Amino acid sequence: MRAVEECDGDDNDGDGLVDEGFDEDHNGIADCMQSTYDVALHITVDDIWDGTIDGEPIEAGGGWSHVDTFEWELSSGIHVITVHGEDIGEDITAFIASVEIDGDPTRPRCRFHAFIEVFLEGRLA
Ligand SMILES: [Ca+2]
Ligand SMILES: [Ca+2]
Ligand SMILES: [Ca+2]
Repeated sequence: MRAVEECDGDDNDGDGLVDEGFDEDHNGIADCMQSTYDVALHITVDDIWDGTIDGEPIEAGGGWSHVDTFEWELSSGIHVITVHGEDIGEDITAFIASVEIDGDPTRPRCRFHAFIEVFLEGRLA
């Protein structure tokens, strides 16, 4: 008789799937394996910026000479941070950022993807 799948991190019924049927919130992680983490973002942007986390605005702070720190308690899964930087001299813009999880910036389960959108306005050829 085949074992019944349980939510425990193992493939109890031997079908090659771990904890299948236990993801009621459909975030790709079995609900018994979900956890919360203290996540900190440290960021500086030249010159001004705004941003979001999971679609909610981040209270953006100072310019390029100031590092802002934001802290959130987040659950397992993917969270999206966006940053929109602007140079007030219309010259060059950049940002430097790091993400810490539970106070450890080297934690292997922290993945960071940067998505850069560049807007080039129209001009006469
Ligand atoms: Ca299974
Ligand atoms: Ca299981
Ligand atoms: Ca889940």
